[in-house]
Amino acid sequence: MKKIFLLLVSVFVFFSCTQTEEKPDSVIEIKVSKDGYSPDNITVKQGQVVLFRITALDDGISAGYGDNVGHCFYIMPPYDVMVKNIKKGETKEVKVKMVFPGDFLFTCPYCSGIFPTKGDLHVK
Ligand SMILES: [Cu+2]
Repeated sequence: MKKIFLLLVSVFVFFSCTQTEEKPDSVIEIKVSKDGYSPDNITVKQGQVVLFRITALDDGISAGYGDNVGHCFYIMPPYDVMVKNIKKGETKEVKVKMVFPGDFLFTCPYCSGIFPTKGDLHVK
C-alpha cells in the first residue's frame, strides 16, 4: 500500500515537472482560431525550456460551456500541460521543459470535436 502511494506521488512529481519557471531557451508563438492552430506542426529540442505564447483570434465555441470560454492549448500526456480559457485577442503563456522525446498532440478540448484545433508537437 505504501509502495503504491510512493509510486503515485513520484508519478505526480514526474508529470508536473514538465511545467517550469526556468528561463526559456526558445519562444514559440501560436495562434488559435476556428481554423485551428497556426503553426500546427512544431518541432522542439529535447531538454529545452520552451515558452509557448498562445493567442486566440476568436472565441471558438464561445458561451457554450458555462465558465469555459475561448480556446485552450492542451499538450497531451505525458506532458499534460493545459492553458485554458484563452479569449479572443488574449495571449496566454506557459513554459514547458521538453523532457519527453517523441511525437505528441496538442489540442483544444473545448472545440476540437467541431473545429480542426489539433496540432503535432515533435520533441527531438
Ligand atoms: Cu477551441
